[in-house]
Amino acid sequence: MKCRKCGGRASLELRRHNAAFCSAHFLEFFRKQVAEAIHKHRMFTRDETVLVAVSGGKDSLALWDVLIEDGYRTAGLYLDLGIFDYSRESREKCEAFAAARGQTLHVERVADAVGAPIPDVQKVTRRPTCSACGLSKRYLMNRTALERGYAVVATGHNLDDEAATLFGSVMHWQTDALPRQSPALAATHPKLVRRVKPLYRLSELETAAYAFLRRIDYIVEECPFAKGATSIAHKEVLNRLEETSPGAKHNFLFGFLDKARPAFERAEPVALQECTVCGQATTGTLCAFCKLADQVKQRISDAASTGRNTA
Ligand code: Q46
Ligand code: ZN
Ligand code: ZN
Repeated sequence: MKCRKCGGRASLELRRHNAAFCSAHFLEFFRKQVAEAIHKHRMFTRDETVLVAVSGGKDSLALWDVLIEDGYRTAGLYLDLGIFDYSRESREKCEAFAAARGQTLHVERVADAVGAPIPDVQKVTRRPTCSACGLSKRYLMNRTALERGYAVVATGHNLDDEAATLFGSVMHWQTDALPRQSPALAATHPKLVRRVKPLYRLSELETAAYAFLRRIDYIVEECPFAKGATSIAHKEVLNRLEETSPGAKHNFLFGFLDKARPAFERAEPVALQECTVCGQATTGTLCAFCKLADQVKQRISDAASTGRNTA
C-alpha cells in the first residue's frame, strides 16, 4: 500500500476514502478534516478561547492537541464524575497533558454540584446512570464556560459517536432530538454557550491513530458504566455495516446533515427562560439539573434521618 500523497509506504488505509497515507500525510489529512469542520460550521475564530471538554480518553485529548498545534487559544475542562479509579486515572491523564503543554485545565467535581458522585446518583434516584451523567456534564460544561467567560465549548465526539447517536434517535423516531444533532449548536439564549464537535468528520479509528502517532498518553479503559450501553450496541451494528460497505457511517451521518436535518427543524424556536434557582436556560421554571440535584439532596437527607431514627 502506498501513500496517496507521497507514494511512500502507507501506514494507514482509510477504506471509506479509498485512500492510504504514510504517518506524516495521515496527520496532515486529520488536521485538514478538523480545519474543514471548524470552517464549514463557523465553530470559532482565532480571537476566541475554546473551552475543550476533556475526559482523558483519546478523542478529547486528540482534539485538544490538534487545536493547540493549529495555534488556537484553548483551555481544558475536566469534569470529575467521581467514578472510582476511572475518574482518578482519567483526571491524572488530563492534568499531565495540560501541564506538558502549558495549558490551563479547569476541574469541576460533579459531586459538588449535584450532591453526590455519579455512581451514588443512580442509587438514590434510580435514574439510569448515563442519563444523570449526561445531563450533569452538559449542564456543567455550559455553566463553567459562562462563569469563566468562554463563548464556546468543544467536545471530542467523532463520526462513530455521531452516527450512533443519530441511529438511536432514528430507531426511536425522537424527532425532538434530530434538529439538535449537529456539529455546531448556536447559543440560542444569553445563558447558553455555543457547543461544537470539530472531530465529527473523523472516525474513532482515525482519532486513535492520531493519538498514537502524536504519542498522546490517554486512558484506554472505558468508563465502567459504558458496558451494555445502547450506544455501544448501535456502534456495533454500524461497524458491521461499515465492514461490508465502507463509508456507510459517513453517508448515514453526512446525508442526514445535508439532506434530512432541515426537515426536522422547528418553525418556531423553543421558548427558553431562566431557571428560578440557578438562572440557567430552561423550558420550564426549574431546570432539569436543579430538579436532579434537589432529588439527590432530598434522598440523602431522608436516608440520613432514617438512619438517625433507627440508630
Ligand atoms: S461517562 Fe457518564 Fe459516559 Fe460513564 S456514566 Fe455513562 S455517560 S458511560 S460517555
Ligand atoms: Zn505520504
Ligand atoms: Zn437550574
